[in-house]
Amino acid sequence: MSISQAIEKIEARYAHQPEFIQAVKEVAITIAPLYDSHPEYDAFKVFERLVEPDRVMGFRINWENDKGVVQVNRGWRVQFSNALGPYKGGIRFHPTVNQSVLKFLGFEQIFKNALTGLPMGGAKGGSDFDPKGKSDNEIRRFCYAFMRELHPYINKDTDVPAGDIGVSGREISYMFAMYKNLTREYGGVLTGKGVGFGGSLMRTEATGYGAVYFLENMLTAQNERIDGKRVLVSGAGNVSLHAAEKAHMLGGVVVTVSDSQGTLYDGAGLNQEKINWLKAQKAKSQPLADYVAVYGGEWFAGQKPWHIKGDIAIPSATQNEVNEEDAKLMVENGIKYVVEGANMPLTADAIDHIRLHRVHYAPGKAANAGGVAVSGLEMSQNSVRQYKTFEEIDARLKVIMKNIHDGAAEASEKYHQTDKGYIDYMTGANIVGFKRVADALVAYGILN
Ligand code: NDP
Ligand code: 8G0
Repeated sequence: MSISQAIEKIEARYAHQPEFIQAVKEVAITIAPLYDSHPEYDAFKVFERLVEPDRVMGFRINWENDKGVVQVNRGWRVQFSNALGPYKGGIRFHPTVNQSVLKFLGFEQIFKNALTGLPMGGAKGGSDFDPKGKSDNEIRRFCYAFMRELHPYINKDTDVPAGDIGVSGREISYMFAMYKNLTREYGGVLTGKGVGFGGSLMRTEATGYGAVYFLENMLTAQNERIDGKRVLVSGAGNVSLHAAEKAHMLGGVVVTVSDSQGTLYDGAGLNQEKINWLKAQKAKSQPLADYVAVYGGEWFAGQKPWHIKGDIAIPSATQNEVNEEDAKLMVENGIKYVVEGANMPLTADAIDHIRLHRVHYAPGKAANAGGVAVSGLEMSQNSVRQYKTFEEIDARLKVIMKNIHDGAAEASEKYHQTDKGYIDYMTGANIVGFKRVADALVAYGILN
């Protein structure tokens, strides 16, 4: 079955899962030249196998709110592929979570994890639970209840979840505690644990820092430097604020962050004090807009950052946050580099538009792989029951991001021959990630 036939099949079967189909098509259109030159992939139906998860577990979560009223949420774990290692990927708590979103994230995770070069398969999980406005006691009760349902499916050697949108250190601690309580096992079943009880140094910073390391490699490839460049960041969560922090540390002028309420613009650029203030403000779930009264700048209620002039955009909030109109604004406003901190923040039309205008584009599976890479390092530290230093992890992260960059650039050179001088990171990353997984599947025969 050819790739296009496999696409037709999933479009018919999963018409109600638009994000999933979007993610699959994005990979499909770029791997054709590789696929066609490897007849064994078609013979083993590699693509048709990879677009169907190994399994999806769905469950109900009952919990009690502070008023003693029973609440019912839904949860899932999508175990997509363990061809290269234990299933690995985050857990998202957000009202928009459904099977389509988790399948797109799990599918992307397969190739991202392959790109890191570490032994990890792809998975994603989560719940439609909305943490906004919940008390700490409610969060704790929900996390315990969620893990009570999830725990039969995970283990340090089979499936290792982590955080994601709405799930950070606090939630991981509650879930880890419940897992430990139910199984009596103290192991690396979750990553992103607190430093001091199994967590790795630098896991919190890894995704944002890694994205900026990737950006540095992109700039170097064009004989450019980050110093003095204006950087637009969207989001104000874990990825965004650490991307902003590293960009600032390296001399970039970060002029925006945003959240679901609007965009904050500071033409003078963020510094470490301002970033610390933003971290503290978001940790207290307080409005970003308060910044203006403290440090100046401007608040654009209900708006995204893309109407502002800049050189580099790092969208780091959520999927499909950048549509074609936003992409047009980016091009008009001088953006030359788009680095995806989030997973699939650009719609297909947005990607087409910026690529048409030769904007250098790093897809999430390459640019944000630093997070899961350091999760992989957390797993190995847990296995040998030893900790590495911040400097050791940082050095490993830099090497991993450079390897992903160089591998994608090399594959682009080989397979994207239409526009010399433009590095097609999208094609390159998809080809490198896909090839690693496909070769394993062929070696395994017809078992996953
Ligand atoms: P956080 O929950 O820490 O932050 C998410 C940020 O994005 C918040 O500022 C939030 O705004 C905003 N946001 C979320 N959903 C929406 C929405 N529907 N509309 C507008 N704004 C929204 O999440 P992370 O920083 O961890 O994750 C951000 C992205 O990066 C996700 O795509 C995630 O999958 C991806 N990613 C994360 C990694 C990690 O290590 N954490 C690793 C690799 C990728 P508000 O605060 O107002 O809700
Ligand atoms: O550490 C992880 O496994 C993890 C957590 C959150 C997001 C991601 C991702 O790569 O999207 C990975």
